[in-house]
Amino acid sequence: MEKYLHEIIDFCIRLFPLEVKMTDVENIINRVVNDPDYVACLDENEIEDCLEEIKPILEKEESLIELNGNVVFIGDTHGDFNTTKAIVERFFNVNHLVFLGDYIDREPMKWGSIYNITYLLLLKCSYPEKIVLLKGNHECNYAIPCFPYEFEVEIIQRYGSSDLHGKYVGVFSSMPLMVLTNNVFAAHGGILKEANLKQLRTTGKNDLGAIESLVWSDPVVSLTYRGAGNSFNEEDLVKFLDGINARVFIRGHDYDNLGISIYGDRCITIFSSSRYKEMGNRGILVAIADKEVSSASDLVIKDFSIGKWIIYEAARR
Ligand SMILES: [Mn+2]
Repeated sequence: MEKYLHEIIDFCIRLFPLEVKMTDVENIINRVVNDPDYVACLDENEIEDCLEEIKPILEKEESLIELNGNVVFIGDTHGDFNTTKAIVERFFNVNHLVFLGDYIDREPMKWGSIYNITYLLLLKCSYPEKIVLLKGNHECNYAIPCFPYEFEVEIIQRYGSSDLHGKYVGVFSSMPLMVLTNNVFAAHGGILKEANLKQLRTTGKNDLGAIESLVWSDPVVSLTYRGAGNSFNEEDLVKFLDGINARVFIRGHDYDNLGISIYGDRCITIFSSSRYKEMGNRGILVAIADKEVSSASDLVIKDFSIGKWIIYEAARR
């Protein structure tokens, strides 16, 4: 009798497999993470499902993300999907990859913005702790308009309506604003002058004043004119960093200061889009903080502008 019972159980298992079937969204995410180019095959509904999946993950994050371990900072990628793929492939083994915002617009390839931001969001779905996606001013167009803002038009061109754009904006509004790790403070553009750590921790992700200061600002020495922001000088920066026990500010946003360390080696600007490699001090740069740093010179900076990774010596000004 026992023999027959086993056979019956085996038969039932073959008929009704016990493995849990993955949902379509999980399948899509896994597929894109393993083959980023598959992002080009996703239709409007599939992307919408994926955006639904990522939103609660971002909503759970605080405005200020506090991290430990090896951290790689990546500057504005602006639709440069190929460079983003190369960065993820090269640095995936570190503890955290912190992207400093501006994933869309000014793209060097057609549909680059859609591919770039969608790939990064799906990667974050799979690795929510490892991948950090800060908000740039192009992800804040809903709050303070930026130029050029081509993303919505591109979505209409590709998918026939702007519905999906609204879903992306919902995701953008949930993105965090700042990172603190290894004595480094990082944000897309600027600092929150005079704020202490407690105030940073309780800053709202969609507080307009905070967005303008953190996401739109430049150092006063920058030549870039924005029409928005709250520019900071060396004294503002030193006071802010000292007040939160940090030594260095890493930012993107500004190609005028690209790859140049300023304000007594306490502020460095990096960009990671091939479209900007002829600007400023040149380079497709990432900055690595693998220990507590005391100045920008303690960061390891790598440059991908010739298509392979080389060490980059930041100029000082
Ligand atoms: Mn920017």
